[in-house]
Amino acid sequence: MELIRINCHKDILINDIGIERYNHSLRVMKVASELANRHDVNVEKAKIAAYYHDCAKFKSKTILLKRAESFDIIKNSIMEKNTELIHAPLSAEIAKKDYGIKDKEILEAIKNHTTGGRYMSKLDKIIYLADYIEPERNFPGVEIARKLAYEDLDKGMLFALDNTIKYLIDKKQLISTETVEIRNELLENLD
Ligand code: DGI
Ligand code: FE
Ligand code: FE
Repeated sequence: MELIRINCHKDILINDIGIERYNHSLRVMKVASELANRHDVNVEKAKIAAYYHDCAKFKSKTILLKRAESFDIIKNSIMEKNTELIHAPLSAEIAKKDYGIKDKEILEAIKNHTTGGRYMSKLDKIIYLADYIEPERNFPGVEIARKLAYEDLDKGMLFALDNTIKYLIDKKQLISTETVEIRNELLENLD
């Protein structure tokens, strides 16, 4: 039902985040819908979450910071120093406020899409992974991530988290506690 409304927001989204990021969201939407089918998750929820997952990745950093401030989003020094992380929780707030998305599971998946977080649902993992493996991503290891994501969500997540953590270490960047927490949780529960 909500899917019908999606097209209404196309022009605003393209204006806010740019056509390239908008097209990225459409690619994430396609992968998310395939993963949802594969792993028995509600396809419509996956599509909506994917469509709006980067809705707050504003081209203007001034707007990003202003809107983050209005929602009191910046909770820790990791986010303060890595403003890239702000767009995920902010996208959830804006999807709710500006685009009328009420579904808590969709909003949670949007919120968790960059760093992950504790107790991720299957929908959360699908959005995280679809974002990570959409067809235009071409970093070393992406083919393995694609294969794992279709076979087993948890193994796909572990691979993606490990890869991201290694990348952040190489770049001397801070690693968010959410990323470490979900990695530990998945490792502990691995069979
Ligand atoms: O918004 P997208 O580009 O589609 O993808 P995304 O939301 O996954 O953001 C990717 C960026 O987020 C990438 O530059 C790595 C960064 N990132 C992910 N986890 C962490 C992180 N950056 C820091 N500093 N710490 C993290 O834990
Ligand atoms: Fe993102
Ligand atoms: Fe994205």
